[in-house]
Amino acid sequence: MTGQSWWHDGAIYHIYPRSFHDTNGDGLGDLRGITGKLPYLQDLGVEAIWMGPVFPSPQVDNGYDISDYCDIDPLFGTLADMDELLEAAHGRGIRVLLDLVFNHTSDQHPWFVSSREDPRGPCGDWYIWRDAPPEGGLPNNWRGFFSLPAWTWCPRRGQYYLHLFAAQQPDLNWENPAVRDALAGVARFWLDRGVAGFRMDVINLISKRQGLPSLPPGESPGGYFIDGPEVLPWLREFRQAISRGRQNGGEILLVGETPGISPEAARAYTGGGPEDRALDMVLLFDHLAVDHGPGGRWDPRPLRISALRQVTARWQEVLQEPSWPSLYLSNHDQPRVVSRFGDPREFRYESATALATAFYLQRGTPIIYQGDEIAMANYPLTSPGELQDIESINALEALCAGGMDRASAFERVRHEARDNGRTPFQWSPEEQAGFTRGEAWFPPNPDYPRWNAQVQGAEGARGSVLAFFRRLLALRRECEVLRRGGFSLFPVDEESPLFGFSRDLAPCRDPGGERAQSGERFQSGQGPQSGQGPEGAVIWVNLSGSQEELPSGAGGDLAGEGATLALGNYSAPGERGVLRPWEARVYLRGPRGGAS
Ligand code: TEU
Ligand code: CA
Repeated sequence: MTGQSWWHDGAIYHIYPRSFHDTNGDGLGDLRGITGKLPYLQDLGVEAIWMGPVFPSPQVDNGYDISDYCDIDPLFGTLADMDELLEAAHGRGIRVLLDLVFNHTSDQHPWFVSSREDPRGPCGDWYIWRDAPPEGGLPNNWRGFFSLPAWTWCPRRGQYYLHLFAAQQPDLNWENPAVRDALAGVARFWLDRGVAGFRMDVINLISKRQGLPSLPPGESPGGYFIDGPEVLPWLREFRQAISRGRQNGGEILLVGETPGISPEAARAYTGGGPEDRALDMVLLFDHLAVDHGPGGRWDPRPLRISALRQVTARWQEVLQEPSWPSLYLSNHDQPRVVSRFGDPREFRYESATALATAFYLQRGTPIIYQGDEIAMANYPLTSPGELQDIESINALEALCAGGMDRASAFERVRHEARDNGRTPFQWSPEEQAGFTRGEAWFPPNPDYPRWNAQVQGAEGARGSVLAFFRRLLALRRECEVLRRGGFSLFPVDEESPLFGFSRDLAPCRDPGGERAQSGERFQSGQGPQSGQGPEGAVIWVNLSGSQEELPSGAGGDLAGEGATLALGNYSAPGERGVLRPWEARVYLRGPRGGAS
């Protein structure tokens, strides 16, 4: 087994800074807001936080267009606030991960400005410039992720530049070693200040096929600008460059955000030992496409649970040792999971907790998006004017340009609009959901008086999703089998809404049993013990609002010999072989999980 690292044991909490907590009344979340909420995160039981980009940015794409990698945007605070946050977090045993956006910069970044103004200057080929083809048209037929062609004309330089996202997000030219050097320097800057690692934005897009050939009709961009030829060597080089000369800083976690990645590529990125591994984990997307029609994201279809099962089984299979999966259900680019896969009307508590149980107890590191732990739901968008996100706005316009009437186009975009998952965190029933004393940049979801952290955190609160998340994370911390055990999905009928799997320690136990040294200051007293506790776990979840009978045999006989129910989302005991609507049960078996 690969060395054991802190991220194999702990869960990560994903913060969207502009919507987490505002302390100065300007309606935008800030770094001090995060610092102030560390006790909440410690109670939740997370090992690390990853925060979205807080660097200076024109905010065309909410910070994913960075104009200075080594400072803090005044919207969020100052470098001193960041240092304070790091210190306070470490004091509570919480590590901090930053979001590095290295595929592109903002068009306001001095590197791009210099590249544009002075083609022969030091940054002349730091971006991907091409002449206009003599026959007219664009340099190639690539389309970017925001419903746009990937090229924009720069009159100043008399050339096109490539951008896989907005025109204000020009792609960096990683072919140039000086670019790679500069980016490693950025990472070192933050590591020296005490961060524990990075989420690396669209990192599988950095390498483009030589010559930038057009995509043949119907062909996928894989190998053209997704998982391109140089990506692995560049990432290995990056890891070496940032690890060199590092002392006592603990292991660096590199999580790659990897849209469109193939299973084979995922294995290649995450395989190998700690030193030569390109990335420690990747963020996969297949499970968030199971409700897409042939038109992709803006062509919503009902959830197919069989597809969810298939995708899960496949990725768990592909990312076996020495690879390690990440487990997430939503993020700032996705709709809220309880609205998407659950039932926010009739079974909000049950479905939110069922989904958490089904996913966060698989083999891998849970990455919980802010607000999912209180079952925040999609914003009730009613008109195009409410959309603020560039991706949703562009998608709406593209559908209309394609001939769809505006109302139908909006109906399609509404479900998956990124704005849904970006509304202010619902802290309390007070005005503005306790998020700000001013006016929030995006209105809080009107359901906040009932669905908020204060109500759910109250002693003895009934139907508290938050309390369930705390128990779930505590159980995962206590039981080695839930962290390290092998994974195996139980077969069920194609049409069944059941999701069941077992976790087993035997095939996966680390022979050396040694935990890698990962920074002394993180002995927060909630660390896991190894070598004791249950050896097996059986997890069954009903992903539907109807009562379901468990299959007989293998996983169906869950309470078999000496197994105990360790966690469930119904308080009244149920019938043994039957799951109630959205019921989730976790059974443990073996020494400490036994009925004794
Ligand atoms: O997202 C990458 C990505 O693939 C996005 O296009 C996203 O998944 C999309 O909404 C799916 O259609 C990352 C960031 O998470 C996102 O917020 C940024 O906008 C994007 O990169 C560009 O930096
Ligand atoms: Ca603020």
